Amino acid sequence: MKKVAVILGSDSDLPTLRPAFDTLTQLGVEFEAHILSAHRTPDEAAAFASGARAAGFGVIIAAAGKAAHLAGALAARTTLPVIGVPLKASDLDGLDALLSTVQMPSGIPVATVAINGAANAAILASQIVAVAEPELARRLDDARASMRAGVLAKDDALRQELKGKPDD
Ligand code: RP5
Repeated sequence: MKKVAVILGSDSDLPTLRPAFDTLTQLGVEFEAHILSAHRTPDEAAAFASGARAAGFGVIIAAAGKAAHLAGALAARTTLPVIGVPLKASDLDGLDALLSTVQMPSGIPVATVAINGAANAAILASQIVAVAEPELARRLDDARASMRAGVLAKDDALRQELKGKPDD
C-alpha cells in the first residue's frame, strides 16, 4: 500500500492535525508525519516532495496557517496528489491560509479541504490510496455505513424526544 505523508508547517499545528493521524490510523493507512516549512526550511521541504514518490508515498497532505505556501510549494516539486489543509492560525481566522492554499495557478493543483479540515484531508487521502487497494475501499465503505447509522440513530432519538409534544 502506498503511504500518506502528512506535512505540518509548524509544531504549533500539531493539535489541529491530530484528527488526521487518528483517521489514518483507524482506516489502517500507513503514514508519516513531518514538520517542514515552505519558508523556514524551503530546501528540506522541496527535497521531501522531490523524493516522495520514490520513497513510497502515494499522496501528500500539507497543512499550514497564515501565508500558507506549503501545499503549493510541495505540489510544485511532485506530481503526486497534494491535499492542502488551510489552518486557522492568525487574526484572520484561516481565511489567509485558505486563499493562499486554494488559489493555485493553472498547472499545479492543490486539492484544498476546509479550514482546519484535517479529518477530511485524511479521508480524501485514503480514498486516493484506495483506488488501488480494495480492502481499504471496503473499510471506507464501512466507515460511511457507520456514519449513516449514527445519523439515523440521532434522527430516531430526536423523534422519540419530541413525540407527543404539540406542534407549533
Ligand atoms: C505557518 O505559520 C505554520 O503552519 C503555522 O500555522 C503558522 C505559525 O507558525 P509558528 O509561528 O507557530 O511556528 O507557517
